[in-house]
Amino acid sequence: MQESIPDALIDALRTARKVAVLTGAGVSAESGVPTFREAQTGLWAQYDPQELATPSAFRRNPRLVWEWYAWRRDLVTQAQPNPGHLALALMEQLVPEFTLITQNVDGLHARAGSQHVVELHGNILRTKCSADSRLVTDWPPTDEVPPRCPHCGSYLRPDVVWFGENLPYEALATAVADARACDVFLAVGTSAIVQPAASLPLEALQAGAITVEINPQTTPLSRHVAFVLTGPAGEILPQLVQTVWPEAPVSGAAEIFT
Ligand code: BV8
Repeated sequence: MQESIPDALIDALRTARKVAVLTGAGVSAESGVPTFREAQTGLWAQYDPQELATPSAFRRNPRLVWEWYAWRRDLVTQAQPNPGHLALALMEQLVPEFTLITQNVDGLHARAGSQHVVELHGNILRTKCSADSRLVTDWPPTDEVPPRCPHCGSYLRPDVVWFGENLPYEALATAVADARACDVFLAVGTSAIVQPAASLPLEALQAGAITVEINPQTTPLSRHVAFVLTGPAGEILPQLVQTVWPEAPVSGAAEIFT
């Protein structure tokens, strides 16, 4: 449990009209979804995610990349949102204007009840055609891996942003605008390395927002932010919501914070 939340941060959140939050893999760690920099387990331990999550890896070995995402899809499908996800979904109800920007592709924020999630890096539960990026929801049964697009025959791929690929324009534009316009910006569970997401907290800082980092570790962002809350998101976020909004709907709070 984080030592007490600083009074200045409590006041800032209580009086904030606009709050923006950027989450990274760390917010799903307590749901059992390995973060990007944690050693991968089992079969995948020998691979570097940064190497696999690239167009060149897919060109070189589409089967390997497809199977890696199938393994991760199963993992996230079985995972449950944790109290950190649930606290952010509750915070969205308590703040006049709230934006949740995520680097995660696991869909857990939506499953936790967050209504408006800006997915910077796509979503592993969606599949698209590798040729024209149209979303494909189903395809004929086949033994071929990866399966092929029923419209054009190209390989199917996960609807995620690989290293070297541009982020979805709309999502990035919304994220930058909301980072620049917010009163308080929270960076939660991110190593603050991957660009352009890692620049969002600095955009907020430069625009005058009060910036907060929630992470058990120090990151390149730690020395820039106004408040560093050291610890796991699954503990600190519920504590933050309960401290700032003690009147939060008890039913929601009770089920969330047990
Ligand atoms: C782009 C989807 C323009 C896929 C992801 C050379 C060539 C090409 C590009 C580049 C280049 N050099 C640099 C770049 C830019 C590159 C980049 O940033 N590289 C980095 C490595 C320097 N970025 C891009 O390529 C982006 N596109 O720039 O387009 C362009 C185009 C062409 C050429 C040049 C530029 C696209 C980036 C998106 C990549 N896709 N995901 C997939 O998931 O498979 S990123 C992927 O890694 C994740 O989505 C996530 O965003 C990222 C990992 O970051 P984190 O989320 O922070 O996770 P991480 O594991 O790192 O850290 C976890 C943190 O949690 C830690 O701090 C830990 O302490 C903390 N933690 C642990 N437990 C907890 C916790 N916190 C709280 N509670 C806990 N319990």
